[in-house]
Amino acid sequence: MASQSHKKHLDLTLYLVTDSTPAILGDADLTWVVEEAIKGGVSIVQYRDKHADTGDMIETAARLHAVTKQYNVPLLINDRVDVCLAVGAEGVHVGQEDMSLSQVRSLLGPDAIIGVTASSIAEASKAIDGGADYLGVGTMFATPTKTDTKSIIGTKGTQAILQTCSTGTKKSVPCVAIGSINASNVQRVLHQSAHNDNQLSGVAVVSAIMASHDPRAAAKELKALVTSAPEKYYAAAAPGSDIVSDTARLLSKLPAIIAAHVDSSVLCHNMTNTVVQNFAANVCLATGSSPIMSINAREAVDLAKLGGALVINMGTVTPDTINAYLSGMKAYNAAGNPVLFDPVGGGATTLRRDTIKTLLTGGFFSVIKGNEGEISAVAGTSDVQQRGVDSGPSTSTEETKVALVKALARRERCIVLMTGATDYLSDGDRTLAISNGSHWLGRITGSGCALGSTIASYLALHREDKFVAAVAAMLHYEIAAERAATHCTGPGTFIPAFLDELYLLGQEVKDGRYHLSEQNAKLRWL
Ligand code: 3NM
Repeated sequence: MASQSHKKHLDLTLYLVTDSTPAILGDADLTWVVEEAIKGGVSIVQYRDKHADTGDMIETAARLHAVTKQYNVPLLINDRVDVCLAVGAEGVHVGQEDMSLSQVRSLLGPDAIIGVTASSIAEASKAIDGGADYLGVGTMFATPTKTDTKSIIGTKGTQAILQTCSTGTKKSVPCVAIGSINASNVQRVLHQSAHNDNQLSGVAVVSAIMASHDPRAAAKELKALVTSAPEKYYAAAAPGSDIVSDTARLLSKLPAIIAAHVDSSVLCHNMTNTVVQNFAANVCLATGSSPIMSINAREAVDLAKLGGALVINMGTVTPDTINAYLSGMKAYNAAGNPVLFDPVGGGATTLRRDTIKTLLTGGFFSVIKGNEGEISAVAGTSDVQQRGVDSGPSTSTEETKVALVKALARRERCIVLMTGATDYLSDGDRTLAISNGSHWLGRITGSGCALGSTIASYLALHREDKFVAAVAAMLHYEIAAERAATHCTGPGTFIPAFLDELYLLGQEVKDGRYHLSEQNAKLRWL
């Protein structure tokens, strides 16, 4: 029966849930797969079989237990207390529809490991109060392995549960996430689910290991990904770097970043709308990046490897472009190159709101940038019908806007920029108001979209602090607009003047002829 030491030293890092259905297991032997997976690094096994007869289950569980014991890995049984007792396994995992936690505990005793599935804060709270040893949190993402899942909660719902598990008087209970987790998304799942220092203790997988031809290698890869810090790519500032959070130091860093960008020809891959393609490409060239305007899913993997950044601008979204966005973000995430999301018209139609959800589920954005309506749509805080792609006049206070960008940055664990007469940039910890720019930017098409392209290429170039990179891009762009405004006569002449000034300002900063100062950079920390 359950030994105290397993319970005391519960290692949930890589949690394997078995599946004996031919669609997943194929013709492999279950015991062999489990042993290989343990050799690869699985730290806990749950035997789950929703179809077998009790006698067969006991036989299989006994075989599995013989293996898991050899490696000192605990074996839990899904749902079936009787099977657990029959083979002396270390515990049981129960869902919300299964036997209650208190009944399981009274049958198995204090040393048994009992895990409970939780899809909501209420379920998590109840399980914690009831003495669960860990929570299986999910469903993270929709999964073909279990199609009767109740709620798809994503990293957002998981983060809320982790917050509950650790606040106030709540006992801290370890959590594993489950649902479509695999090598391609595990690091971002860990990053985006975290709430301050409260992180998932590990991940639970079925198909990522059970359906693999080489379960040992699959487990080894996953284990390495779970145990190595993903922070470098996902964090706004590289871990251990000198976090810039005052104006003087920020301004001292910007000239070198702008100068490097001017000569970089760094790739700026734009999956952008058909209205602004030409203008955005010209802005890229004027600021120093090399644009490619390709909304072709089949090119994304090759382009993602070229060290640049991807802009996903859903201005003229269609079912085809949604597939391209997903392929693009996945490819750039895998290659470790930044992705900027511009949810153009995000609150305007159901299609756009659904696309936002699909994309937030599909990968990680380094920066989410939009006007107030768009950022509200991404945050899910607004049911206000956006009229077209423009935000319309704001009725919110600065306090409300700052709270919104901060909360979204914390929830998605990325950088958020809300544009307007004053722009608000936040990485969840640092928040800056930037009041540069010109009203002419609002009188031409594509100025917001081209700002997205500019920020993206700066992110690709300056990686150690994406927040600082975004500020460099914004000041380059907005101060150039201010200068163009001094010698244009209307929107028509503003466009060429602006392109000239983007180029000239870059050259002047590079040559030391233009000095960024607290007078010309209108920055306010919030
Ligand atoms: N439980 P895969 S999802 C067994 O949400 C199970 O509680 C879930 O399989 C839950 O790793 C799930 O192949 C299946 O996506 C997970």
